[in-house]
Amino acid sequence: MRWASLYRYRLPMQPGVVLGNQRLVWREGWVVVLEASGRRGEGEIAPLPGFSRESLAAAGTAAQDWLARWTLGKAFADELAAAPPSVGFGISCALAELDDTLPAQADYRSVPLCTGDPDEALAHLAGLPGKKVAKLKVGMYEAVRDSLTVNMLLSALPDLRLRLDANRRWTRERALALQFARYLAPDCLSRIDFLEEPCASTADSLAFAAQTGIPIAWDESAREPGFTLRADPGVAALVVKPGLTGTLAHCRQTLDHARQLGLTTVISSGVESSLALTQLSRLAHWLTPAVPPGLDTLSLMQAQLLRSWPGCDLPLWSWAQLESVETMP
Ligand code: OSB
Ligand code: MG
Repeated sequence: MRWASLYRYRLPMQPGVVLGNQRLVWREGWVVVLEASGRRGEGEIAPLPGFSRESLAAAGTAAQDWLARWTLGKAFADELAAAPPSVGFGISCALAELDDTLPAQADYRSVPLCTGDPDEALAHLAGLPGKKVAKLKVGMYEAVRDSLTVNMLLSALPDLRLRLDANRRWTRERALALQFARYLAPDCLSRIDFLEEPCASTADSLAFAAQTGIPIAWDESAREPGFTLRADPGVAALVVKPGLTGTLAHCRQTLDHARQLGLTTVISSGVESSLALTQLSRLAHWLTPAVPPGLDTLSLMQAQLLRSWPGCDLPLWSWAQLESVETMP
């Protein structure tokens, strides 16, 4: 006998969180529960506004359809390849817990995401133990200001390395991106692991890497239809956001392919709740054990959901705080 349930959640974000070009006040999604033979698996389906192509409603409908057929023994894991990516990810996580293919072991260290004030970021990073890697968003303000922040952090903390992310904000050809590179202290260059998505077009980003010697990484470009992953000169890494990519099988294939091309592979958050973030942490420990993942997005929210992230002191929402939408059969 098989049972499936679908719940809906709506978590408040911290004030002032802006993603892509929009403010995110609530994080909304679905939680899937699968039960069979005395076992249970859970997964989260949470299309990210501004990044996912499917809406929350469309993801819910696709999930309900698959779950209804699954309880009748008429839906199979490989059919999820055709579902919207958030649905493929969430249901494949639940299936992987059900059949014990997602290892329980995790490493909850992740690369700290520095968003606010550079002096606060410095104080925070200075207090971290061990090998220091941090991620900094650039491209929000003047390019020169970004270079000065990078110079300041790297000169103050000699054992720090940085991942940067411009989210394709440096438009106007490459002018702004080149301005950023011009004001970087030359001895800082070797401590930038990569810069994600500098320019609006992949051709401009590749030319930027060639002109500046700053290695780049693909993130949103790699999910565009028609993109072919290649080990072009200057491309150092592929960032994989499983919630925007699809099933665990598809994520694994993508990671394997990138690794075969010689790229560093980084698992990263699509601003999921603590439920999926703890699963992403397990996935990273399993599939990219040598590369710390980018999962530091829980602090953008005001609560955790169902499973707690070790060391996080945000309140933990229980099943009672979710809306039960459907239980099948
Ligand atoms: O561009 O990497 C991004 C979160 C939501 C949407 C886009 C991005 C992000 C992150 C996640 O930066 C954190 C990380 O990758 O370290
Ligand atoms: Mg990115």
